[in-house]
Amino acid sequence: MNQDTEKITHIYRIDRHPIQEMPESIQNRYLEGLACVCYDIADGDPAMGVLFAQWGHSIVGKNVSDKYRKQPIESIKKAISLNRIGFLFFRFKHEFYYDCYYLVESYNANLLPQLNIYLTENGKSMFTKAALAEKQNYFVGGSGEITISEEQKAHRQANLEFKKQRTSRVLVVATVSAGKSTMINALIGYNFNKVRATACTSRLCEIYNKPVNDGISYYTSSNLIYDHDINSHSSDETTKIGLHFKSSLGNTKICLIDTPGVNNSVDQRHWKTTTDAIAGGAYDMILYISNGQYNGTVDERKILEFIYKNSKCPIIFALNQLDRFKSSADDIGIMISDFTKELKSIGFKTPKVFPVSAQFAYLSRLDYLDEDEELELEQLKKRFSKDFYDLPKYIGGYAGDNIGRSGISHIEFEIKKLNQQY
Ligand SMILES: Nc1nc2c(ncn2[C@@H]2O[C@H](COP(=O)(O)OP(=O)(O)O)[C@@H](O)[C@H]2O)c(=O)[nH]1
Ligand SMILES: [Mg+2]
Repeated sequence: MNQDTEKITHIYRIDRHPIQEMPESIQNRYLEGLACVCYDIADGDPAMGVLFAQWGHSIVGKNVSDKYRKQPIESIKKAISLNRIGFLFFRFKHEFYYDCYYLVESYNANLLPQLNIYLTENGKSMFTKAALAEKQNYFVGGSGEITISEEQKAHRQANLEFKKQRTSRVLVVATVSAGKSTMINALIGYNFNKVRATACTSRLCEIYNKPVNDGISYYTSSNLIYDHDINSHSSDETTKIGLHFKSSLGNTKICLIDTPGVNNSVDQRHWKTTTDAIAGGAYDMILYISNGQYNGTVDERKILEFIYKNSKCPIIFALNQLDRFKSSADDIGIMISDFTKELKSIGFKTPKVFPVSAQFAYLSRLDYLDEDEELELEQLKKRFSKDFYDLPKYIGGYAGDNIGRSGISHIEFEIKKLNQQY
């Protein structure tokens, strides 16, 4: 199974492409030529199909159907031939060559020399020779000079810069119903993990951040899928996914690894998947989520002891669901210190405990709320306007805004710090 994570964090569509402004006939000719090059070089690989289809969608503003798939070799010359609009003449040689190089590079940069030969043989005329040489120098020769729209240039730059960053991997661990799904949804800003009473899957799911909002990309076995509409998807469909995090993590290259919630009495497979991941060590930090209402259970102690003995990475502990407590009867400060004592009794030397309401953070970040959620958010907002629910206060922190009071910003800050260490 070849699942390339680069393709999951890749930005596919572009907001403004010069050919968008052109009449449909010119757009078509342009895309036919581009399809010919892309599919020829990638030997018809569907992964190239995704790159071409989304770029094409940016240009024509609608789905690019399979009709572009099999184009004759002459379509390349047609795409860069002279176009007449009214009294004006245009030739889109720069845009065209750039797109060829950029899409092939995104698909597999090792194929660029082959593209050089291919375009020199099949896609060059005396009028376009210099433009082709310039693109070759830019993409293969490392020259910084290029005649191209700012948008096309910036799109590649954004992808390249993000690819250069190291990925920080955060393993998210919790007992069942602690609020792991809610926390992950809050960190990414979408209702992506379905919130349920029971944990359903016994596998890991890796959720990668993309640098800008550009739909969702994921794999089903080895097939790369892209959908511009994020909201129609859920983590049940896949084990590896890329989407833009609508939170303060949005610019950072991060992978959240969702583990099956552990609940010893229910499912041994969950325990095995999660503990294998903990012991495997393929992460930079563990985010452990504890249910503020029921922490210190036998199940919790067991998984925490396992983490203590088998992990060498930093751990942060989120004490969740604190919005459920009442200022009249409860003391959040004492709850934090009790939990800290419990962690110390297991062996953690100086555990970092973060008080949080994943639910408040999550609802505050959603774009669309149903009626019940709307109501719940209103109530939570009222509640969080009281000093008692200023959660960062309990750990000597400061809440800059409404969401900050939920405690999530402090957790995100810890995650972001990972990238600054390298
Ligand atoms: N009040 C409140 N409820 C929460 C919070 N986090 C999660 N929940 C609720 O707790 C239940 C379990 O949450 P879920 O995220 O599915 O837990 P998971 O099993 O750990 O993934 C759901 O009904 C959530 O709505 C929170 O911070 N506050
Ligand atoms: Mg869950």
